[in-house]
Amino acid sequence: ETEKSDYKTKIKQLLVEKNAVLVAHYYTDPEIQALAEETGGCVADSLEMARFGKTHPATTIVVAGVRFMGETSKILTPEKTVVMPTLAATCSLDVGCPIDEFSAFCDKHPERKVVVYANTSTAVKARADWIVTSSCALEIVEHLDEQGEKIIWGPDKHLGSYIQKNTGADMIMWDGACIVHDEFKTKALKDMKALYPEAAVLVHPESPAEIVELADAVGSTSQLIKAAQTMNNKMFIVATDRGIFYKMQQLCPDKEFFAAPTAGEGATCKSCANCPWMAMNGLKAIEEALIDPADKEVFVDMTLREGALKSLNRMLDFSA
Ligand code: CIZ
Ligand code: SF4
Repeated sequence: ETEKSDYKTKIKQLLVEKNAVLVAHYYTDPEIQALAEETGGCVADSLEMARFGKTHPATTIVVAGVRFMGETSKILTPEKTVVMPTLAATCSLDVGCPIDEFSAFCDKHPERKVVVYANTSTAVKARADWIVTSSCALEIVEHLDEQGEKIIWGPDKHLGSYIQKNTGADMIMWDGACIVHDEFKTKALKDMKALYPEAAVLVHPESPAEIVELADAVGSTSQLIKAAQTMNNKMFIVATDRGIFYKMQQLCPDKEFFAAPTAGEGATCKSCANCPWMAMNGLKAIEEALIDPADKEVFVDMTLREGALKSLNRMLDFSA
């Protein structure tokens, strides 16, 4: 069996040989995030991952994350080779929002602006007027609402409800959810808060409303990392994928982080709060993608790309 350090050494060599850069999401395994940092790549949320790949001089981008992140990268930089450790790494939001059904839903409300979360296929992005990530969704919906626009929101119903509550915008929702965030449990979180009254609760708005209500800070991954740094608490209960602890712990070595409970009476569940698709990004798979990208290269339909690029650029320009 190849040792982890052997894989890392090989991957480092291959990245140089192939003029490639490794871009990893906050939800990937800590060793993948560390490797991205050690090799001059980046660890980021989906918005920053997209920006980084676009501006970095490498000709190959290795996207350690889930499929929509690789597609976004390819949409923005079609001239580059975009590979992923596995193309099978999908997302329940993407799976739960097939283009035909979503498009039919939009067709029923032609007077509404279509705003979709980045966690969607290229085809859904092409059908949208706007794309948002959780870092900029509030501001963009606020902006549209101020202009008197009514909105179709997809696919995450929890994030949509959170935004609707905070902006008062007129939104109708697609019924999608993230299988990771949807699992956080209200009663167990209340019990945990009672057990650690000094802990601050950080919540990603893909979580159900009752979980968001218990939060001391609500935000995207990058916003939650910032909250961990700026809040005075020494202890945090975090309702998002536990992969985020790598960056939180790195930036706040004197603070403690616990995953919000996903099961049982105040239980801290070790195997939960971890996206199964993000977990597919292992060292071996990264090495394979660099050696033989044949079945790991991301392609997008070039007609769909044009439509998706328009709505993606709207987001990038807005949040520049
Ligand atoms: O849950 C996800 O997949 C997130 C938070 C993506 C992102 O925007 O970084
Ligand atoms: Fe999709 Fe949830 Fe996994 Fe993010 S954590 S990729 S939203 S299933």
